Amino acid sequence: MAVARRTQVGIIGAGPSGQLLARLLFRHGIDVVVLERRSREYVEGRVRAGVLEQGTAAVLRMAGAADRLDKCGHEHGGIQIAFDDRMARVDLRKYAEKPVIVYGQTEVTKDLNSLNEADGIDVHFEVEVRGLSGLDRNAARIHYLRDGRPAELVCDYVAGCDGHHGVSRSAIPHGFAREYEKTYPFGWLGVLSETRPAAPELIYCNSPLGFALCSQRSATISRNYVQVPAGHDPHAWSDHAFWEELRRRLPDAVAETLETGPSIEKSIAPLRSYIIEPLRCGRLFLVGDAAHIVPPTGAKGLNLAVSDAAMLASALQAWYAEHDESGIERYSATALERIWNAERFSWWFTMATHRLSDNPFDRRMQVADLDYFTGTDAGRASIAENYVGLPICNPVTGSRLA
Ligand code: RFL
Ligand code: PHB
Repeated sequence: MAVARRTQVGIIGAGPSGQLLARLLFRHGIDVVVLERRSREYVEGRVRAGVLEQGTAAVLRMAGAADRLDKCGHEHGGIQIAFDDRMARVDLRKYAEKPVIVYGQTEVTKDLNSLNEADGIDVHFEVEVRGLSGLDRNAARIHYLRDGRPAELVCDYVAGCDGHHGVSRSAIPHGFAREYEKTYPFGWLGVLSETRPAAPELIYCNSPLGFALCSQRSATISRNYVQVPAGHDPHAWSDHAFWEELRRRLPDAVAETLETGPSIEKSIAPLRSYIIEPLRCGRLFLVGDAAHIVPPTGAKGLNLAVSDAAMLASALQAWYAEHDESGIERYSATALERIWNAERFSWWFTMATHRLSDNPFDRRMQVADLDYFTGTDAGRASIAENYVGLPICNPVTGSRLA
């Protein structure tokens, strides 16, 4: 085996959390190496999130990675919730004093990748991490395969930014951490198309036939979803069948003007809630989807990945600059407080808008729930505050980071 390379922070995964953490640390003079299993094209092509919180934009600005976002992102001052033959608007600017920004995760990933490449940050694609060791010793080791041959990276700390199906979580000894999980018996069939968005603002639709979401990437690109039973094959859905189903679930006025067209991408995402705690085990920190999963209804997954990365970067900066260990010690508790809030909101919004059963009582409860939350100032303020995102705290100082 070749001589092991040494670095300060070894990062597993070059998704948004890994690339952002690498960038924030690099800009503070901390040596990092990123190891990513897939090719750069694959990582940049994955169609996922579309809604960014202002806190996320602020962190991307701190990382010097928001020029294109500030130019091309679209601010949305409200969302629409359709239920019981009505459309209710939640005014985000009025109730939470800020809008969200519609800007695709593919664009965030491309921005981070090209800036990190230009800065010469050490990012390796197509190398697969197989395991970790030494988490409880004075240096950790990341074991990976490079061109099919075993290699090692020795580091002070490891950031597990490798998503829900990564390897870092499995390095945590049995009994050390606790996991909480809920799987929903449905998924989202998503279609990206070059069509005019259904409406200027996102529409979250509770229909007796199942949930639907009309989202967008720009004035000419739409991203729409329909709830489907778990385990459905996306290829079993023709474009025609998708548009017909979407139309059936939308309010008549929206369905009548819906523009349809061929899909550019079509995929199914299962819906799941998951958290592991604590987020630290010796020299390993879990970040983003490696630590938690939310159903996409609240648009929180990418935003949490960004807030975790920002908190961990502050903690590691304080350690390397001043030998202040307090942030490292508080990263898990500080991040988890925000994560549990986002989990709650994503779970609530999912339960209020999806078809859960054939029981008419369940349906009437959803209508009563949405009636209260969209029909009162207190309810609208609660949705707005959570949708635009709660503050991001600095684990070192306890004050607001973004
Ligand atoms: P990622 O993006 O999964 O990246 C993890 C990376 O780790 C790599 N990896 C490995 N590398 C080396 N060795 C190994 N052994 C490895 N194992 C894995 C993987 O190849 C991958 O590149 O996790 P990260 O960085 O934590 O980012 C999380 C976000 O991607 C995710 O939370 C969001 O996409 C969730 N999400 C949404 N979030 C929002 O904030 N707003 C939204 O509007 C939103 N919409 C969505 C979503 C997710 C969706 N799907 C498909 C799950 C809509 C959908 C449909
Ligand atoms: C998206 O545009 O992909 C999107 C938007 C809002 C969500 C989830 C996904 O809640």
